[in-house]
Amino acid sequence: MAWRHRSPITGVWACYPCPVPSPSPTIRRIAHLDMDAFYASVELLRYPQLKDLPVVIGGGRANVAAALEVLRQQAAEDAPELEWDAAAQRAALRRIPIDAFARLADYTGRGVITTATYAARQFGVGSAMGLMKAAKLCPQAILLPVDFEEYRRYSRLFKSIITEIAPLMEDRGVDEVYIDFTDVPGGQREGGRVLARLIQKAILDATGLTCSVGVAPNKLLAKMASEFNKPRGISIVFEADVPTKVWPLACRKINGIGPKADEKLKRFGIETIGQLAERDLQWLMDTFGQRTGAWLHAASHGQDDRPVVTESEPVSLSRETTFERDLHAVRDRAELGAVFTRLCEQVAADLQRKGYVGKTIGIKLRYDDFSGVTRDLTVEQYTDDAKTIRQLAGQCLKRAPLQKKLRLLGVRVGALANRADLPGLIAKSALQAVDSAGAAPELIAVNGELF
Ligand code: DCP
Ligand code: MG
Repeated sequence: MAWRHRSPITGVWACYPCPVPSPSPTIRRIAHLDMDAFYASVELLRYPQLKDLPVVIGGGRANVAAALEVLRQQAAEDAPELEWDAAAQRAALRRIPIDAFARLADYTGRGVITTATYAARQFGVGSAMGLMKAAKLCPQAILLPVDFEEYRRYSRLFKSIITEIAPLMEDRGVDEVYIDFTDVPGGQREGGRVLARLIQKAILDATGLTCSVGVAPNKLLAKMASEFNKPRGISIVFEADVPTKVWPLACRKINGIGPKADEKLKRFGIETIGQLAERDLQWLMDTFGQRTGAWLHAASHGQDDRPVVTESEPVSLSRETTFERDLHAVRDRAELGAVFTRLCEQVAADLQRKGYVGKTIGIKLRYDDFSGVTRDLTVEQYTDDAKTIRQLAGQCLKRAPLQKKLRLLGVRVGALANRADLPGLIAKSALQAVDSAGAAPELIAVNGELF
């Protein structure tokens, strides 16, 4: 392109090469991508006739086995000439009449919803709600069982689409990732919108699934932004947008502020991120501790410099089980003790198989009234030993209220390290336990007892 200029003295036009526009500086752009109603959307690929209807995913296959069998038979009647292979089954599933599906109203049991379609969410049902409670809100919702294998398959698929376009991707679970847009073509254009749109389209074309993307200066803001326009949304956030887009939000929207921290903040009259940002750094550190206080301060101002980590390591490994019937710590001691030991053995086996050791041992309990507690303790030496884990988890259990019956028990090992990085550091029994509150609990012999 040329640039024309007329001399003010001679009045003659001259042509010069265009002055090179200074390229806009590269700024850090991080995306958070989260699939829309993930499990439900994967199911709708199989049953497109359910599109736009309230559908919830939950409960085991056994709960809807009868309904599924009816569906299968109907599909077979529809197309008896077809060989009943996977492709034929898949084709037949699409023709099943809507009335043949199981309804939430007919469900009895203790299952919970993993997710719900957006049409179902309008009735107030959503993730983690008991199916029977949800049935009261939306009895007509269609109930489908979970099929983790299928969700994992689609999870791998959409992530591979992303890394083909933008290789710096951090896997954050089955349906969400962070992506570093900074140096990817299109990653800077319109604040990242151009690349976000391209990725959304590539995923939709390859899988039929939709997602929402937030692009921001860092992971913290990107995670918030991906929720702003769900479903099928893109939101672009710049540093300068923090006061208008972030400060009006509830503190819980900061990834890392859980219900307990939120409760404490509320006790000080801090409801929004803006109110948190008004607080003095020193006050926050005095009130919440040095580290947490400093983090709260930075987060409320939209600051976060965590990198996008491509090879993510698990933070913790856990095993949990919901009992067939509620168990009491004393009256059902033997049964509970056996389950407890098995969970510890399973976590230990998981650690050993994956090559990890951990030094924070924790338990999770859910009581018959659905309330729950967690307890953990941290020891000095890393372990992957089932007996040691059992012993330490037993100490945690001793510190939990055990008057009410239990419906769920879980065992977790956290603060993980790679076994290979710690030669000679593994003790069979970590005797100097230091709990997370700093006190040293007494050590109790286990020997098949619950504690
Ligand atoms: N999930 C679950 N139990 C929960 C929450 C979620 O089993 N308590 C599962 C089902 C979800 C998937 O994880 O489909 C992803 O969780 P999200 O929180 O991202 O929820 P969705 O993808 O379903 O919906 P959204 O569109 O709000 O992201
Ligand atoms: Mg999601």
